[in-house]
Amino acid sequence: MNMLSINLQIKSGLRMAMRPACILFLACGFSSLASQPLPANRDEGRVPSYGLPDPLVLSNNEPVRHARTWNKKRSKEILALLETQMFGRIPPGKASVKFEIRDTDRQALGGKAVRKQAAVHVRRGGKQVTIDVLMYLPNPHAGKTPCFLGLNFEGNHAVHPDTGIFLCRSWMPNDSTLEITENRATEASRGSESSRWPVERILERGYGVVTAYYGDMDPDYDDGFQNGLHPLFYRKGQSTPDPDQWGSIGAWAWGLSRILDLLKKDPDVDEKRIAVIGHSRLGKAALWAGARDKRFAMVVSNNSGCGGAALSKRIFGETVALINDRFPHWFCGNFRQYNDREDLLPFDQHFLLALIAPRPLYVASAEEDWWADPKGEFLSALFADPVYRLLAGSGLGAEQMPDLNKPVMDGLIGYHIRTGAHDVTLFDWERYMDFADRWMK
Ligand code: GTR
Repeated sequence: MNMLSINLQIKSGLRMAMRPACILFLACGFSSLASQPLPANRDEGRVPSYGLPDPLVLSNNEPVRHARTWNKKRSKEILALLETQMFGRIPPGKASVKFEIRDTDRQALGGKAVRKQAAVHVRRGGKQVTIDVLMYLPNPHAGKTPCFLGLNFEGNHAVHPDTGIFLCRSWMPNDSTLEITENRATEASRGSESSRWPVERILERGYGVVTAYYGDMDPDYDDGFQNGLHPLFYRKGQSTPDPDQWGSIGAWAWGLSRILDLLKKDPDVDEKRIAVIGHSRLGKAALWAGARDKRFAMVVSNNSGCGGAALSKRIFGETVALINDRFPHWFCGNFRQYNDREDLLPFDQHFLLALIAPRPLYVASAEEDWWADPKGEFLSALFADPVYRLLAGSGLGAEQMPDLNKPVMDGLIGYHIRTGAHDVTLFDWERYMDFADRWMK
């Protein structure tokens, strides 16, 4: 295999040191312990030596020297790898997708916003899934507005205290602080996620915000794929996705594309300037949506970590085994063969980022977020840079991780690591909008 030479950490150890311990557990018969996650590495000195596959070498070992070869061959190989080995293919078959406008208020937020609420109804084989979409556009606005589209964790009504937002009607996990009982949202969670959605500020800067609850597409728990979008696409007799078919992240990403279909029909929205954004698991979904669907004009990964922007082969923070163990429904079945075998992965997350080229891409990390491996997120952007340079002559404007709170955004790949924890803050949003002003306007 062609490897990019990594002379960043030539240390062996961690995996070797951990493996025998794991085997010892089993050999001693502590089977209940065997299912417990191994302690995650948070020590840079214990990152093993690793090699990364080169995105600019074809599977037949020929180098990719021209954009044409990338577009016609290599990007397709990479997409197929990520589809069959990680996120899963979307099953064949067409669903009926219908849009319904449920509410329009042209004087929302004290006149500052146009608020629209729509539903995307997906139907197939006698089953239906409805995705509720919330949009705020600046008021007054001049012509078609560029927008940020991202999924939310707690329901549309949690994004802003605005009492005009319909309460989420989907399953959500019970949560006593948010007064969610019997898996249904109540008024108590209105605005509960608003710190992550600075709606007024986004509008002030000339962008619209579009969001939907990720659980509308597939509730985030392992039920063997009996709810959400998956059962709509089962062939006769099928009751669970094939090992190379989509998991939940695949469904969330597919849902983002259906919302983009809705936005294409909205005369107030500039469908050619939609940035897809996501935090954490929803950052993984945003990256996958942006990689698959070239209509997204820009992609933002906020602390997406393992399975998102962070390199897996570094074995730092969350690992493939840890994520598959805690969230067996996120990826496709085939991804489990890489549990504790990251060395066997025929790709790493820089391949995912490279598929977004040459569209603007922003990767952001947070200093305290070791679980998401900030350095692994930066390196992945760095190793996607050659693809950007080939296609657009511009990539990541840095070879070293920048200082804290010092964004790099001179090229088509933006990056920052800010102080603080795993979260989406106003600092993050301001940088995404600076980057969009530069590269998406
Ligand atoms: C964590 C998970 C991460 C990240 C995060 C989140 O528990 O290990 O991969 O996705 O959840 O989505 O908040």
